[in-house]
Amino acid sequence: MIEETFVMIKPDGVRRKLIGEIIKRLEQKLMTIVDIKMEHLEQDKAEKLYEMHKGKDFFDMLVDYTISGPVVLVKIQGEEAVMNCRIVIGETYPEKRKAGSIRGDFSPYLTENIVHAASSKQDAKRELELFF
Ligand code: FUP
Repeated sequence: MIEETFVMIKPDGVRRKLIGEIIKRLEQKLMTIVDIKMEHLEQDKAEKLYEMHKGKDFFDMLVDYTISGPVVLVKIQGEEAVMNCRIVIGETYPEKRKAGSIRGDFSPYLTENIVHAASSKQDAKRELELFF
């Protein structure tokens, strides 16, 4: 089923000039970019994006990293877009990442992991409303 999801190219992805590479991989998977913009997030927006992690020991570090430079906010449409964008970006934990995924190919780190994609249909709706 065709659906929409939210992807964000994080500050390290932008700094490392991976915007084109990331968009290429999403389009290769037949995902359609329906809206895109660059922003340097305010702290409150980053905190809202990661509100489910509030109170955890890594929360402040995660928010500081997310606001450390401009990000690219992307609205995507495609077949099972939530699941397929998650496949393209790769796993959360470095030891589980497969080569061929964006995180698997470009990041050995847990926090600085190049790219975000909504992890459920519910999150996709909430995150798209937050940024678009
Ligand atoms: P993901 O959906 O794969 O981005 O993963 P999570 O929502 O679980 O985590 C959000 C971000 O927090 C991830 F990008 C990685 C980071 N994180 C940490 O920095 N430390 C942790 O212990 C867990 C996650």
